[in-house]
Amino acid sequence: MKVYSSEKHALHFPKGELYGGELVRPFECPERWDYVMDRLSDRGYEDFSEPDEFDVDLVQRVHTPDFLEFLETAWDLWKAEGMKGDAIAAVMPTRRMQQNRVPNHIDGKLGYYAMAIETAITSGTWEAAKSAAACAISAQNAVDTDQSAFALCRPPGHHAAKDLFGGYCFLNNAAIAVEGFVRSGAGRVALLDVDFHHGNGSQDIFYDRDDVLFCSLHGQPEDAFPHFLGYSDENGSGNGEGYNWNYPMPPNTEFSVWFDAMQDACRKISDYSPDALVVSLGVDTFKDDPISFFKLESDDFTRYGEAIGRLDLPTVFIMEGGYAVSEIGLNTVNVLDGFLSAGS
Ligand code: B3N
Ligand code: ZN
Repeated sequence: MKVYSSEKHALHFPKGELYGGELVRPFECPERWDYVMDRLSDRGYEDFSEPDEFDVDLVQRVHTPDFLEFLETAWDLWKAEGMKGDAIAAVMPTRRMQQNRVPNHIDGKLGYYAMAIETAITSGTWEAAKSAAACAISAQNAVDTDQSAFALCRPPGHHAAKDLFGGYCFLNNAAIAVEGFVRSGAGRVALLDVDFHHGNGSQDIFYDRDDVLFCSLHGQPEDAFPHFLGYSDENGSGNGEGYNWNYPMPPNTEFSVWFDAMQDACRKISDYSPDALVVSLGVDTFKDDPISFFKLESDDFTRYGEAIGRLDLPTVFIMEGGYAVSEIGLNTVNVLDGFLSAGS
């Protein structure tokens, strides 16, 4: 399996993340990438590549031009105001406020484009976000000839909507890979999101479309970030009705329950008969993840990787979350190994 990764990920490393009223060391930290790379090498993966150039045309199929301009210029605007720390949103347009006017001041822009405030923008964020999207695009391109590829994206992407960042995400790498398949002629693409958190950005991007089936397994929004999307009665709208499936699950969910939901999602994907599959691969479902509440063990990741492999589809894996850093590599590679063993 080809692996795409970029050293530029390390350009994104905010000084802090807002949690519990304090700025704590970000859970989404650069060493996550190192642990996955190391474990891939240990397990014999050897086909590593830097991604191709950032493909603006493809990214514009997912994100609005004004949002891309915001991401590109936010840091400079922030510094121009004399701000000392990283750029963090402070005020957001909520109920009964103006939601469609983009302010001039960077404080207003940050609030307009943010869906949550734990995520800071730094001097290298835009370069790192572009490199993650480039990994996703190169992995998708590789699947035109190979059966599978892995994009070790950092920062992750599935919370990013067409014009929103947050939840550690800036560009929606998985949605961009989906659009890559569509541009290459795919009539139907399935997007399976196994990260602990609901992929609100991905759902939002494809909600009214029938050429993309979205299935997400996640911590129920009553108890888990992003809290305001991810309920089981969100089934799509317009043409997209019946093409969005959420599997919210409660605290302490064990693998047997999670895997039943996963198999249901796999049946839906199989019935849909897609030309390609994109997997939003977050391993924060692990029992020791510091910010999540599912109970998967490391061997369970192999098992569900096999189930994905049995779908027998051209598949791109896109790295999302996972914060038990010393096990993130093991759990990620277990999924990939399980996937590959099902096809051999
Ligand atoms: O949800 C949290 C959070 C929950 C528990 C924490 N503990 C117990 C230390 C800490 C943080 N924070 C909000 C931001 C979560 C972003 C999730 C990103 C992700 O992995 N998406 O897939
Ligand atoms: Zn997550």
